[in-house]
Order: sequence, then structure tokens, then C-alpha cells
Amino acid sequence: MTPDLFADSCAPWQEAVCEGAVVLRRYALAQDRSLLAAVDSVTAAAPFRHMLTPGGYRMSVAMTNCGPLGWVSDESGYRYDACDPVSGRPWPAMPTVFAELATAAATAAGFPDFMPDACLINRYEPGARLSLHQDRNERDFRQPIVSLSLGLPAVFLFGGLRRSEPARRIPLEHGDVVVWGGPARLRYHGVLALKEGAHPLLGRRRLNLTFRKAG
Ligand code: MD3
Ligand code: FE
Repeated sequence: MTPDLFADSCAPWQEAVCEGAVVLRRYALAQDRSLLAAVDSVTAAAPFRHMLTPGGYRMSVAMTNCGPLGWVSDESGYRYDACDPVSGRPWPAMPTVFAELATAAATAAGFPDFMPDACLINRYEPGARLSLHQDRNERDFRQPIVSLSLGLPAVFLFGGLRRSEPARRIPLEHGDVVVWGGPARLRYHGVLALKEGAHPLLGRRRLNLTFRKAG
């Protein structure tokens, strides 16, 4: 063991991924069925769709949103919008079970009073991936982002403040919650292509919910 190796970078224990990032392993496990029922209620009103990147490519991850603001991408760029461009109607309300989970997890990670106004729901099927990017469409970077993983496991890439920095690989499983804030908030991150598999509740899918204070 060489403690100096970690002195200025990441702590060697699993919960604190890096300064500002905390993994709460299996934090949402006991609520998985009610969370999934709430996802179904959202997708009944705002179905998953494959958005286009500003460059015109179809994203392999299918997405939808709930809450006052939703993240959207099309050929004119990325932004938050109060309305679903498919229906022209406001995004479905954020289910109480979502908001309570996000606030409790943020509090556990040292960010009390987190009140998300946006929940992006990402659906991965085998082969779907998210390339390295920063989340910077939100107004206040002092606000953390809470992410919840459900279904098939995935490998999360956690890089640095520049795209060129090497990325760590963090496995994320069903029920894991991660809170990203402080100095971790603007780090590059992504998700490797989802491997084939079958989850007892979700089958060949992974869902990731990200909670943000966007506006
Ligand atoms: C690290 N989603 O929707 S959430 C995204 O699994 C997104 O679907 C991923 O990245 C997914 O933008 C990962 C984890 C996440 C979210 C925001 C971050 C990690 C982050 C912001 C800064 C650093
Ligand atoms: Fe992101």
C-alpha cells in the first residue's frame, strides 16, 4: 500500500469515488418495484425515444423525462425544455418516490436541500452506450447530480476535467445511487456499451435516472 498515491486524488475506499462523488451501493434496492412502477407511469405519457445529436446522429440510448424541465437534444443543440417535443405537452410530473429518493441520497452525500426540477430517464439495451461528455446545460454547477441505476449492470467511465484525461471504470449495478457534486460536477463521463444479459425485473435493459436542478 502506498498512501501517497492517493493523497491528492481519489480515496481508496469504494464509497468515495473521488472528491465530490459518492457511490451509495444498492441504496434504492428496497424500493426498486415502486420506482419501476413510477417509470412506467411516466413512459405511458412520455414514451422513450431516440433523440438526435446536434450532429444529426440518432443516440443509441433512448430517453424521456419527468418533472418541470426535461433534457432534449436535436439538430439545434442540447437544452432543457418544459415541454415534450413529441407531444407538445409539459413533461409528466416527477413521481414523489423519485423526488424523495433523490433528496435523501443527496443529503446522505452531504448536499442537503437538493430539490430536483428535472429527471432524465435513460434506457440502455445491449450495445447502447454514452460517449464521454460533460453535463453543462444546467444553470448552477454548485448543485449536485444524483443518478440511479436499475436493471443490467454497466461500466461507467469517470474521467477528468479535460476529455484527454484517462477515465476510471466504475461498475454500476441495480439499485446503486451516485451523487456527483463539488469538484466532480464537471468531470467528463460516459457509459461503455451495455453487455448482453437478462435482469430479473428489467430483462435486457438498464435504466438510469439522473436528477438535476437544471433551472
Ligand atoms: C459525473 N448518464 O444522462 S449518470 C447523462 O448512466 C449521463 O445514463 C449516465 O451521464 C447514465 O448525462 C450516467 C452519472 C453522471 C451524471 C452526471 C455527472 C455522472 C456524472 C456529472 C459529472 C460527473
Ligand atoms: Fe452526463
